[in-house]
Amino acid sequence: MQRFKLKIVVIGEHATGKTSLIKAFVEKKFSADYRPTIGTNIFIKKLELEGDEITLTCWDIAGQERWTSMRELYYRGSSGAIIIGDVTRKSTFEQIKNFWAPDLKEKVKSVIPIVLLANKSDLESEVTQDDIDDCMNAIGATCALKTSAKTGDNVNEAFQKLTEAILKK
Ligand code: G3D
Ligand code: MG
Repeated sequence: MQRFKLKIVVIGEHATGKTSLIKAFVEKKFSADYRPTIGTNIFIKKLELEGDEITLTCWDIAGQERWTSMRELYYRGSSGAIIIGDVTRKSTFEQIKNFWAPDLKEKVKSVIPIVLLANKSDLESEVTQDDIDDCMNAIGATCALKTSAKTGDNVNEAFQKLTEAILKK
């Protein structure tokens, strides 16, 4: 058995469900550490994958998503990223292509695995599967999943897929 400690960042427009998804993932077995100076919540969760123990440190931007002065620090040392769009707002996927994915690539300075999430799948969707696939290809994501932080659908799978992609690298 090996132990890995991985930092992952969760990004996307305001109100796409970043905090809700992380909370749904870590359930009650979490520790939250709010770092007001960098506008960030840090959640820690252990998971097991093929006999290895992974400690995931999930960084969640609190509030001021586009506050530029802290994003460098936010991204530093991350092994993977979850990028979230909201299926009820197509514009959030445009912002991923135009802003979030390029920003991540520029600031991380190395290629890291990305999992794209089309969140709020329990609500009526403004995006098609083609839109999601198009966004996934445009940003070079490992995969795309429809999730719901409300019902929990695909939440564990999302974090697991990202962890697998990181460990495969
Ligand atoms: P953010 O952290 O990206 O800013 P939040 O987003 O996690 O704060 O979520 C923003 C709002 O969307 C919240 O509603 C939250 O409950 C809702 N939400 C998040 N994920 C889902 C989902 O999968 N399905 C549905 N139906 N709602 C979701 P409020 O009203 O509390 O602002
Ligand atoms: Mg939030």
